[in-house]
Amino acid sequence: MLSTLSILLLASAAAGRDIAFPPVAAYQSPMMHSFGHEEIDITGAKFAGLTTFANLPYVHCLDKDGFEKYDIAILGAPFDTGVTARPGARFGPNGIRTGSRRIHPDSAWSIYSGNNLFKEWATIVDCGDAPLTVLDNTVALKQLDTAHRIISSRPTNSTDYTVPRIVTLGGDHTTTLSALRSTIKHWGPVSVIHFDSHIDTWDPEVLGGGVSHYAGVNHGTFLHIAHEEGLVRNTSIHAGIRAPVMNKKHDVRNDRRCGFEMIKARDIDRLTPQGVIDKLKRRVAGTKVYISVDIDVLDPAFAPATGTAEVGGWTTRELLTILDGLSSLHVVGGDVVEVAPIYDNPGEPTTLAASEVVMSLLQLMVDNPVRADSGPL
Ligand SMILES: [Mn+2]
Repeated sequence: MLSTLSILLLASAAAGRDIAFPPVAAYQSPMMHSFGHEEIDITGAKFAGLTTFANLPYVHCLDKDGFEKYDIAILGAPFDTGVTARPGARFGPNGIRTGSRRIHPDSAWSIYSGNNLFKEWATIVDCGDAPLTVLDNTVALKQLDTAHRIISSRPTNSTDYTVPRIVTLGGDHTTTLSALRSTIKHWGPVSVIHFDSHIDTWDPEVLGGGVSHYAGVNHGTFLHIAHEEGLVRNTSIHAGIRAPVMNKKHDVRNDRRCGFEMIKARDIDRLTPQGVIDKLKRRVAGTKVYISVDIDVLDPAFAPATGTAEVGGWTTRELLTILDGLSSLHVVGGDVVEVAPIYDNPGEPTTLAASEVVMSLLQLMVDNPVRADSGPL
């Protein structure tokens, strides 16, 4: 009995080994071709060549002697001397690009929407980084102002939508001021949807300005300055706030005066992500919108690599759900800032998250092209 069983097992094992593999064409290394006929297929290559955002073409958008037309530009702002805690966001642009290496325009089909934002109407390019001096904040920010002005004034590829829009890779949050100074030129004052754990509307007299005028322009005051310069509408809103304020009455009153409502981080527990989406859309309805994402809106569990981390934040999934839920808005510019890759862990959760945030911002821009002459909407 036992021997019969073992014979059967042996027989089935022998049958199991008797697999007819399908024919496979012999691999031919390009090196096997004779010299002069070598060829390597680079279609869809993700981990080859120099690193641009999502393997997009690099265009030297600041070159006065020639550039290719584009509708949406990625621009790096390597600046981090306006930060009050951990520096390192000057390496953010390339960190975010590295986080995006697995994304390729040929194969970026969203499992949620079924769309590939790169295969729609917009020509999207990576302009590299703005050249910013490293030792003088005032000069560096003026250089960034100029880079934004030039890049947003180039002719577009589209004949219908004639102002290129920019997604900035920060840089600390001070860099958003330059973006807003260029959006007002083309679009007028904008509603800002500001994802952040901090309000960033601090009065320069409260945060840094007591030392010098120069020190008052920083990553915690740029929205106050943007308000003073008339760049933002009083229909703006923060999302994800949880850091303490420094002055109990003045800071919150000043924040409202600067045009902001506030969704706090824990509000999501009551509102749900859809409730947050609804509240954001109601606040900015009928206006042109700039979306600024400080990566510290995420909990440090999801984004440890940032300048001023605050615990108790949102998950990456919650943030991406909320961003994608804003698809009916007229987004004229956006950024992801405060990514300081040196503090990331080996799994690179922060730069991976930041690159997905950029994808969401691009999708919003592609979903809703904005005509230059469309007025206040
Ligand atoms: Mn911020």
